[in-house]
Amino acid sequence: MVCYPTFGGSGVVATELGKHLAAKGHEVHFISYSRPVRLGIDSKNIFFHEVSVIDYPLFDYSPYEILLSSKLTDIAKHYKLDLLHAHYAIPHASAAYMAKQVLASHGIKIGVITTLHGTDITLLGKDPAFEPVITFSINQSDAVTAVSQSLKNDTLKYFPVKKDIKVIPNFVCIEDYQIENKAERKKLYAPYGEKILMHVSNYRKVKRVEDVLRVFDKVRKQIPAKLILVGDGPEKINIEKLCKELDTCGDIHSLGKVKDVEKILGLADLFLLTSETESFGLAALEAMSAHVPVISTNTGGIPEVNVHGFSGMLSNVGDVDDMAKNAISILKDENIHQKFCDNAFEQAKKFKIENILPMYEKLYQEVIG
Ligand code: GMT
Repeated sequence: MVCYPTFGGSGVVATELGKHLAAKGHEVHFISYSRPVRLGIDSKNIFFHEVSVIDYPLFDYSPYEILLSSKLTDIAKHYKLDLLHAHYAIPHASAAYMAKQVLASHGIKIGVITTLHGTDITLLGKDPAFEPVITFSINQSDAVTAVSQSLKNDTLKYFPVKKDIKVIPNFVCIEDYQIENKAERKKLYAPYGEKILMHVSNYRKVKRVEDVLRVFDKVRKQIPAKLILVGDGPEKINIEKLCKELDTCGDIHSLGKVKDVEKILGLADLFLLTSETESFGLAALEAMSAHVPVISTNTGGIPEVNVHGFSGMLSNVGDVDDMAKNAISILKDENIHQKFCDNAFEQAKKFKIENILPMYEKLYQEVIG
């Protein structure tokens, strides 16, 4: 698994995939610049190899892609790996391609699978600064997957890609999201039985976290409510500014980065995902796994996950009035809310790891031959 080790969705998906493959007896090696946050310790069949970033006075920027390719080559050779699975095309797909070529020069064959996750295509990848290498690496992979039909369509729209792209949706381990002592724990955040709205992200512009605050402000004017914000990122400063402007800071619990997000999602009455674009929306699926309905935008792959009027409600990007109206309509009636909670869980079950893991295993077998 070649992935980012951080809280971003692609790293989470790679880590969970690797963990579950290892549990089934596969030998899984994670290769990244630090230990993936969700990897944990004491796992059977799991290895982690750190790519050391070398500083040299000549470099303004360390050549990470070369260091990664060298590490991949070394580990593949030493541990006799069958496959490199690159999560997030930039720069993992081209680093894997390079390693494959170096290994071939030593007479060693290895398969390369690239999984496209989102902004590697929709925001960054299509930028002319990246496009030629991304196109090349996708076409040179032995197999390519996208996490939603929407992302597959975007890839074919923005890149002259010839390679077949297989849609393998993201997944969850449903059991991990069931929490205990819910009522007691909710009181810590909402002592007077206020409704709890929640948002989890890495606070980049694309997430439109300011819309989360605006929706929350409108909701709390109608229904007593608290907002739990989980995450961190470049937009944090603007979020803090806006919460002062709206005078909502007193009703917001800002938790920062949380490693075990599955332990907190179930405390929410509603989850908010206001993104400009989202190839899948793993955070929404995680919320639904915890029986939490989702108020989201209707962009990218989100409608493939959150079904309007069933597991939650969808609105146009930026339409905070509509999102607030939808949130209130669900929260104001206990029966309606409970129905949405049950439906959200039903919808999440479609993405159970047990349904998705065999798709990856089948693809691995096909590539290994
Ligand atoms: O954009 C992020 O939050 C991180 C990014 C990543 O690749 O790390 O997430 C993308 O991949 C996730 C896992 O496949 C998807 O659930 C997210 O929807 C996608 N993000 C965007 O498309 C903005």
